[in-house]
Order: sequence, then C-alpha cells, then structure tokens
Amino acid sequence: MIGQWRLRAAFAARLSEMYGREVPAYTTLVDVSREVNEDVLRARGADAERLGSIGRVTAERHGAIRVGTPAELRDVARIFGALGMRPVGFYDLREAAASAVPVVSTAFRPVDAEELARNPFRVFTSLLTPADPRFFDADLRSRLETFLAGRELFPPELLTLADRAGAERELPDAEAEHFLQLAVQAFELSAEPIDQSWYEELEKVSAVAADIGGVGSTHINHLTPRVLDIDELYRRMTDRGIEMIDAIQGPPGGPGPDLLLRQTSFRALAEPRALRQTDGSVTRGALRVRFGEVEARGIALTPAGRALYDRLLTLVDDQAAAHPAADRTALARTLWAEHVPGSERELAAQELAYFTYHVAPDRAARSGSQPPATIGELVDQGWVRADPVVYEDFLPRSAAGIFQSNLSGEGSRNTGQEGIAYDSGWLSGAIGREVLDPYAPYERSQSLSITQVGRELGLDLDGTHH
Ligand code: OOG
Ligand code: NI
Repeated sequence: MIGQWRLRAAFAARLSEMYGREVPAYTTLVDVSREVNEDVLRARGADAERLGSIGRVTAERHGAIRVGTPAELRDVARIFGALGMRPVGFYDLREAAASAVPVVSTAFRPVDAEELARNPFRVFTSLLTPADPRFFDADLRSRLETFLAGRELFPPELLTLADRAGAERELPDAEAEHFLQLAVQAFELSAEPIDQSWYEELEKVSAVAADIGGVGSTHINHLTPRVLDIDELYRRMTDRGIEMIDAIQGPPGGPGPDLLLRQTSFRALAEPRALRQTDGSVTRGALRVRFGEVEARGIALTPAGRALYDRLLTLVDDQAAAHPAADRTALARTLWAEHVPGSERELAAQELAYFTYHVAPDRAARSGSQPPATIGELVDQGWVRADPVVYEDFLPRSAAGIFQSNLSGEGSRNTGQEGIAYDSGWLSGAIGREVLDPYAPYERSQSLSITQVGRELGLDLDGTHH
C-alpha cells in the first residue's frame, strides 16, 4: 500500500522529472538551486534549516495550473485530494494585475504541520472567469463556455482512482503506479493541434484566457524549486546566460529575517506546437506557455504583519512613481529597514509573525525559581525557545507579477463594465469543498504550542506576548 503522503511525494518527483525533460532550463534552475542551498548550508550551518530541514527544502516544489470551469476545478480537487492537498486561500488576480488576467485562484496544499514536513508539494490553481464582462462580451463568453464544456481534461479512470485514494488515504501498489502515470500525463503539454484563429481571438483579450480556453487540455505552466538565497540564485542564473524577469517579487530582502515569500522566474520559452488553420490543414508554429520559477520562503506573518507588508508595498509604489529614476529595490530596502523589525524576537514581541514555542529542556529541569507569566518574558529569560513558522502560501501581487512577466501582450479590458465580485465563499461553492482560511493553520500551531508550554510549566498563558 502507498499512503497519501508518499503518493504526493512521488507525484511531485515525477512531475519534476517530466518537466525537466521537456523544459531543460528548469533542470538548470533545479541544479543551481541545489548548489546555492549546499553553499548556504555550509556557510550558515544549522541556522540554514531554521525554516525547514534541508531534506524538505531540497524536495520542495510548487506547480501552477489553470482551468476553465468549476466542473474542471472540482476534478482537480479530487486529484489533489487524493494526495492529501486541500484548497487554501483565495487570490483575485483580476484585481492584482495591471494586464488582463481574468482568473481567481486558490492553492492546493497539505495543511497539517507533519504533512508539510513530510512533503509540502502545492499547486497554485487558477479558474478562468468567462462571466466577467470587463474581459468577455456575451458572444465570446458563450462560445468560450461551449468550447470548455466540450472538452475532457482528466480521464474517468484517473478520477476513479483519485476518489479511492481520497477515501481510503492509500492505494495498492499497482493502482498507485497507474494513478501516478495518468496524473502526470494529464498535466503534460498536449500534442493535439490548436485552432489558431480561436487561440488568437482569445489572446487579444488575454494571453491567460488563450492559454486556458484556447486548447483542449491543461498543463503545468511552471514548477518552482525552493532556494535558501534567492539573490545569489538570480546572479548565478544570469551568469549562466538564462534571461530572468527584471525583479524578485515580494519583500526586498536584506539583513533581517526572511519574511513571507520572494520569487523570481525565467521567461517562457518558445516551444513548437501544431496549429490547425481554418481550411483544416495543420502547420507548425510556436507558443510560449511554460516557464520556470524559483522561490525563497520566510516566516509567516500575522494579519497585522501582513497589513504592514501591504502598506509598505503601496509606499514603495508611491515613492517609485514620484522618483521614476530611483532603483525600486533600494527604495524598498530603505523603507523596510525603517518599518520592519530586524529580528525574530521583535517580530514576535510585536505579534507581527508566527512562532511555535517550546520549553527549553535544561531550563525547566534546573531552575528552582518560579517562571514568569507571559510568553514574551519566558522567551526573554530563556525558559522557552521560539521557532519561526514558515509561510506556506502565496502572495497576490507576486502572483500577478509572475503571470504578467510571461504574457505575450497586455490584453484588453472594458473598464466601462462592472466586474463580478468573487470571494472565498463563492470559490468554495464552485469547488464543492471549503476553501480554507490561510491564517488558521499558523494560528493553530502557535496557540497549541503555547498551551503545551503552559501545561509543562504549570502556567495559565493567554497566548498574547505581554
Ligand atoms: C500562476 C502564477 C502564480 C506564484 O508562484 O505566485 C504563482 C500562473 O502563472 O498560473 O504560481
Ligand atoms: Ni509559482
């Protein structure tokens, strides 16, 4: 029998193997990431593993897919459900992107800390919004929905095996093998000819719409390894002659602790595709739809920490607009240094980031004195150790930046129309499974650890720092 987390780890590894075979620059990215990680581990020792063991970080990947209808999204949820992954978080890329990106998204990922430690594979999953009149007029919407209703992304056999793995939390060896093969195949780039005029009609509205609704299948559009020093990775990739996007998305980095998520990518490469012409003949063309991305993960922020992050992003935008010649990263680093605490201790004291707390073993046994009564003092006086909680989610602005950097054109948007409001509740309904609040698991880990500390030290801790 193969249990869920082994299925998840095997799926991530096979997907990575397939992608590396088909998109060679991704293999370079994985190789360079591994080199950087080995160097960081050598230089920083145990400190390098503060946000995840080197085993976890080396195997860690996220992928991204895009689908066209709620029914397709429900099937995706069945496949990832088989791997112990649930939808977490709601991202509205229509609002976060300047170009036309008519999708709303969630991320399928393991939720429990033990599951994340075993294998944290996650997939950023976007759903097209044909009903949004800013992007699609009634005629195009109706032809698009008809096209989408007529395609089948996943063979019934794959879905049956997925349901079985989801219900039984394991599969016998032979079924597991079959499931993995079918699942990887479903996310490969299809060789089916593409109707060129249909694809181009959608592309005028949005390259993302064409990528989703212009073809009869879906595909992984990027796969992302995790790196411990993304600035160093960016330099080394550029030195190897691989053209990276202009900037690293997310917090600017710098001397303090790593926060949230920093990401960068290389541009999608032109790949040969078969194109069907209106007269039925098939020609050879090329499309740019698959790219590579890399990310560095930092500490998860509380809602207050996240509000600070969002406020600083706006401040950077304002200053960059006022000083167009200035270097954006330098601006951001200056603002960060001014507003963001530069140590884990301060982040915890101001309740801007999540930590789990653990009684220091020697301290409790040795000391005859009475421990202080708040978690802050316990940490300060060495009774308790605080470990940072790693950020397991995504960032809408960064995601929009990643989408945008790979679009062939701006697309178009009818600003005279009112957009449709979607939210996490709506997406839950579309998937038929609850889209989880991304803060809840961090909050739970932190508060469970505080309860445990209280129990061990015989204290009634209320969870606040002071
Ligand atoms: C997804 C882009 C978002 C990330 O890492 O923020 C993403 C896509 O291009 O489909 O993967
Ligand atoms: Ni990504």
